[in-house]
Amino acid sequence: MLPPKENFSEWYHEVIQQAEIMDIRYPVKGLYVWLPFGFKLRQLVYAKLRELLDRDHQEVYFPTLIPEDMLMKESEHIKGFEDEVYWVTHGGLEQLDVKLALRPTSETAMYPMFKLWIRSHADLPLKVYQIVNVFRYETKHTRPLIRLREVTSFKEAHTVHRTYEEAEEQVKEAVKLYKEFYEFLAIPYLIFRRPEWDKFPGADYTIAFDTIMPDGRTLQIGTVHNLADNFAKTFDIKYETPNGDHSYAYQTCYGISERCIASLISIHGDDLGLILPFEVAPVQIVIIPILYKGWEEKVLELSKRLYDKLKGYDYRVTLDESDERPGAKYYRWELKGVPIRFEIGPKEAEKNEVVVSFRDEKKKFVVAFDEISKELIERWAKELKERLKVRAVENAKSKIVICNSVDEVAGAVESKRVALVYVCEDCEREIENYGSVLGKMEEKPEWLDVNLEGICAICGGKGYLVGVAKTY
Ligand code: A5A
Repeated sequence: MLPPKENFSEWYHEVIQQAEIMDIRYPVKGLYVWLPFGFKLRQLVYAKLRELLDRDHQEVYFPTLIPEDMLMKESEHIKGFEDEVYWVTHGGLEQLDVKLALRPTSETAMYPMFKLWIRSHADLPLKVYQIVNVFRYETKHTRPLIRLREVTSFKEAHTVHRTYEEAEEQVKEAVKLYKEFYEFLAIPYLIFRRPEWDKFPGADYTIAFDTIMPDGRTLQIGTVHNLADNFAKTFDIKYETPNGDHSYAYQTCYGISERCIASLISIHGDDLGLILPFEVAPVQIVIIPILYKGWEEKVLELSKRLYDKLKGYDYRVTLDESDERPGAKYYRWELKGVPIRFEIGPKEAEKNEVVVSFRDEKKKFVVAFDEISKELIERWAKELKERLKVRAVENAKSKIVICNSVDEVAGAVESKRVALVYVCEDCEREIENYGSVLGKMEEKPEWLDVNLEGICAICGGKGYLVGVAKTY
């Protein structure tokens, strides 16, 4: 049995084990094992991310090890990462001349190579991505899929452009891409420009996607950085312009990790377990035969016919013929978030019908076997996603408080909510005393009725909307 989702931390801890996403018993802190079911979910979610990126990025692979001198070259960058780097110091028994870092992210691995690749304006823009593991010696509380020391599913995209404006355009493109990705997963997000003190080390500015977890803390589920020409100057990435001058290039990078899966589990799940959108569910449909003495053959015959039909549509479908009682089977497949369940008993076998239910609803209904078509399943999948989205947005809304004073901000954060408040640039830092400042809201979510500009709650000057919360 799962703890109720109300006790979110325990629920999360249990659901990822019981639903067989991860085995968390690996004896190194912050490292966990993907189980087959979890890994399949990962593959399906990342297939979407790949599909989006493959539209106009090329996939690459860079080495895991970065020589010390390369990693240390960009001073702002290394200041941000130095206490998080794992070092390889030995090859066998021999001490290495140059220490090698396990990549904490790949700017310093890629950009010396970009310098070699980029010659003229015709080589730009360059847009590549890789999905790899990165290592960060995190000191905050580690948690499966949320805060890892080996991030196993780090999608990092890196782009190079001719001008600052083009890089800025790319930031907008990347934000659009991430919006599409999270809309596909029906995960509501807020988009903020991180405050100066919390931007990516070496970046000009950072745009972040945050989602609101069931316990009211926010989780950063993706970031887009405009690097301007900061790294180009360090790594000497220049191109020849059409009139023969040499100019530094402008860069962006943006990343998403398995936190996208943590959010999928946390936002949609309920007391019974996972609830997965149809497109990413490792098992999309389960068929449960209800066997009574004397009826076994007829019930199994129809169950198999249904199985073949659904397989024919290319769905991931399981016919659960195990010896367990139907109740135990419901329980297991509910835990795993299977979106559509069919039950077939004697009555259904006799009438050539099936009983249908959806993971997110209590009700059951009957459909004639012959009425089941690919179009019908697609419609159900779409409706389910829409319901998940509506529910997730309602939850998110209920956790947001628009505040008029710092006291209200403190109260909201204390009561596990996300505070939105107007401040000016001079007062933004003061708000940090009441919670983590997520930054200036970049875009109004379509589901939230709020203005992006207002009166600073501290000094009464012209303010912009910032988010304040407890964060993961
Ligand atoms: N090179 C850029 C893209 C970069 O490294 N950006 S980042 O540091 O912000 O990381 C990208 C995303 O990875 C973050 O927004 C966060 O969602 C995720 N992430 C970062 N550290 C993580 C960790 N220790 N465990 C899980 N996810 C992490």
